[in-house]
Amino acid sequence: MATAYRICPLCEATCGLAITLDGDRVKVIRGDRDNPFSRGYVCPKGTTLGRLHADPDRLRRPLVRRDGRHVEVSWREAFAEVERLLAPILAGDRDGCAIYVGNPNAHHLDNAVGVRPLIKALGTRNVFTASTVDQMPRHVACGLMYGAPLTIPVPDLDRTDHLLILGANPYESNGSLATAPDWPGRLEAIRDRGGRVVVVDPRRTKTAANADRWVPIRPGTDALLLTAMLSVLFSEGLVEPSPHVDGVDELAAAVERFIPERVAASCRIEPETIRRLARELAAAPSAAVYGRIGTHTTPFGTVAAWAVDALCALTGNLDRPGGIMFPFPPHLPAHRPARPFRRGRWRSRVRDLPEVMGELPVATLPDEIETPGEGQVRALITVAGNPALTAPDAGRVDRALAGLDAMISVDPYLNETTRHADVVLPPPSALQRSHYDLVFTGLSVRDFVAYSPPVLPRDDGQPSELEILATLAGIASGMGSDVDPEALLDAALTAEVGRAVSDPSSPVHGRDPDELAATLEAWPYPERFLDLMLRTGHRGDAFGDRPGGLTLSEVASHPHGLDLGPLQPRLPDLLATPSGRVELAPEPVIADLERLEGSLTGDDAGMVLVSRRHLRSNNSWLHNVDVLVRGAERCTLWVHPDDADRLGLADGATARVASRVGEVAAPVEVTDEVMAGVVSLPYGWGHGAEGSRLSVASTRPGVNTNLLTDATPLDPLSGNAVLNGIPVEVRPAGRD
Ligand SMILES: Nc1nc2c(c(=O)[nH]1)N[C@H]1C(S)=C(S)[C@@H](COP(=O)(O)OP(=O)(O)OC[C@H]3O[C@@H](n4cnc5c(=O)[nH]c(N)nc54)[C@H](O)[C@@H]3O)O[C@H]1N2
Ligand SMILES: Nc1nc2c(c(=O)[nH]1)N[C@H]1C(S)=C(S)[C@@H](COP(=O)(O)OP(=O)(O)OC[C@H]3O[C@@H](n4cnc5c(=O)[nH]c(N)nc54)[C@H](O)[C@@H]3O)O[C@H]1N2
Ligand code: SF4
Ligand SMILES: [Mo]
Repeated sequence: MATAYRICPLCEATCGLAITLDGDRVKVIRGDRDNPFSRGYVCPKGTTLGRLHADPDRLRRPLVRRDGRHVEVSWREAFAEVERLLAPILAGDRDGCAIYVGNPNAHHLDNAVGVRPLIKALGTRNVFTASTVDQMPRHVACGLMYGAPLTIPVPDLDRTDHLLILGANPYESNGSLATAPDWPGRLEAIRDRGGRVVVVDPRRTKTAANADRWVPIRPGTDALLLTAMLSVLFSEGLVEPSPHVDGVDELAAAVERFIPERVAASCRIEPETIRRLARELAAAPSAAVYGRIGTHTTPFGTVAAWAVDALCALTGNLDRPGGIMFPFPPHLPAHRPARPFRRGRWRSRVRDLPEVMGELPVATLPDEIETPGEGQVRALITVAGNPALTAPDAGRVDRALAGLDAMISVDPYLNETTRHADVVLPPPSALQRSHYDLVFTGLSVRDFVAYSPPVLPRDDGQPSELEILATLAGIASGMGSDVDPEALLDAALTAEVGRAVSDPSSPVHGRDPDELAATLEAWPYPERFLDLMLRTGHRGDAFGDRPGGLTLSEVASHPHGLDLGPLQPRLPDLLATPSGRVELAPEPVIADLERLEGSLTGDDAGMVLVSRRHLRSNNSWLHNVDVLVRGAERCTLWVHPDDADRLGLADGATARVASRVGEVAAPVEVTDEVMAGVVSLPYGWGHGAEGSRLSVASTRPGVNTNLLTDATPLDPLSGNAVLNGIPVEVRPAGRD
């Protein structure tokens, strides 16, 4: 028996796995105790990669739809069908073909390398990703404050004395936009060393239950709470800003009106509690504020994301140990040319919504498909996404997908989304591909890198996911379906090397490109791109010019990963704002406070819905793994006992939940783990759709909470969807 080590690609925690193999069979997967970052931590999902690989429903061959049914075809036939379907659409208006890029793209090296060139080759403005049902507000806040949307500070979990968490439940999610294996252990360590953890959430989550204090909040009102905390810092003389900041006075003037007494009723939080939250932050030797899904997927997501960082900056906690800090992954160069952060370079056709980071809000994808006229979306490519379950107003998404002229999906499953595809192109399983976290090393609370080679060989004829994406790019560029993906990758690499040697700020400026390219040939794709990035990165060996510097071989020689130490301060070098300073009062955010103030008068008496996650789920796609869905029904509607009494809802009975856009029926679970006035459904369920092939998931389908979420309200600065705080009516089933 052999043991292979690799990083789990399922969530952002990036745990090390030790995989015991009997030939090509996975015997058992455990946490890798010798991984210095995860130290043996693993969750139930990570141990199922072998089952996912062996899942008979996982597609091994491409599917093409013939007479309404999906049938297996050869790769050659599948790509020929893609060309046949897309060529006429791409010959016309390039915007006629849209692309949707889902969450797993951030977790795989092939995708991190291969998606951008595909988008470029498509030449469409209709680019949609899961970012606009997730973290886009954070990108916009960071773009405005630090000058670049990917310059994202993370809480310095291992050194902080005080952590304020809003709208995140890392005991189930294992964290997001802050990569750290074993978040629960790290939170407990804060308390063990005498620090404090406070959680603001409408639910008494596991994270809240294990914290020093839980502060329930009316969903959708974090921006009010946070601006009120900012106003307290000023009114009580608690401001001691971090260095390199601009705009303190403008910020002070802008938040003055949000005194705790004014926001208390909307937030359902006592003024004195708000003051205490602010005072604690200012008094702690070091403190970090961390807001996630619950703060971002609201109408004021960008304001909330901004306020989180502003609170840290005004209490001296930006860019210092124990505060919020900027990771510096080794694949990034020492200096990056600063390009101004811009939004709205183009706008969506139907709703006139601004582009952000090269994409449009996924909430408006159905509008673009269903509204006739020039530029109408008639074809869609999905890569690792399931918008039929994950996007707001999912019922309409599902109908829109059904009405497309052509749909191509790169996905291992025939699920709620891909059942609409004319061609499904399955990637190799996670164990059949190499791994390196290009995305999450940039969000990590410690500088840590690991490279994992494939654990299992690919099936005969199975292309890598990078080859699939490159072939699609070739087809989109008019090269035909027989295009050689390897030749395209060679050309792309040559271009990258060329850019490096001609860039005066690169450590390989002026070097011979052929010599560099020859060195990279030691690796296959996508590793060649990675090796180039690592060698030209800030710790890199510069292809021999900096002996002892990092290379992919060096990283690979540490099968349990290579720890590069705690985060280091990075300001002001990192800043790319026009002023070269941290902008604490960016104009678009300050202007949006007007709208925030307007929300104070809103009617907030009715019931609202929030989503939740479970440790054994992963967004919409792990419900086909038997061991992860066994046991008590999880897709239940949580209702507070007072609401249950008032509404006549008994534990175990069925409730009907109706919103402006849809209605679902779900079993009731009466629990005080959710505050009164709020109900909660898990997200990612609603399986069993006709034409899908998920034999386990369809036996425990659950309901899709996104049949209730509304695609109309958005966070205007980021285009992010509103997925929490959805107004709903709840009543017992059978009573109409
Ligand atoms: N097990 C598991 N892990 C996952 C995932 C998964 O599906 N399952 N998904 C992964 C992905 S893609 C992501 S982005 C991360 C997300 O990671 P988290 O951000 O930790 O996501 P959730 O667990 O949904 O926690 C969001 C919390 O916000 C609360 N909330 C809702 N509305 C509000 C509000 O208005 N204000 C406040 N303060 N709180 C609110 C909810 O009650 C919930 O507890 O998790 C990742 N990890
Ligand atoms: N109501 C509500 N809605 C939400 C959220 C919420 O909290 N509440 N959370 C939002 C968040 S944070 C996110 S990130 C989105 C997620 O939204 P999506 O990205 O649309 O959904 P996923 O469930 O992550 O879909 C993953 C898809 O990728 C496929 N897949 C898995 N592995 C691979 C692979 O290696 N290659 C390829 N090509 N495909 C693969 C799966 O089969 C599945 O079809 O949902 C959002 N929607
Ligand atoms: S916490 Fe995330 S990375 Fe770690 S084993 Fe579980 S799914 Fe994998
Ligand atoms: Mo996400």
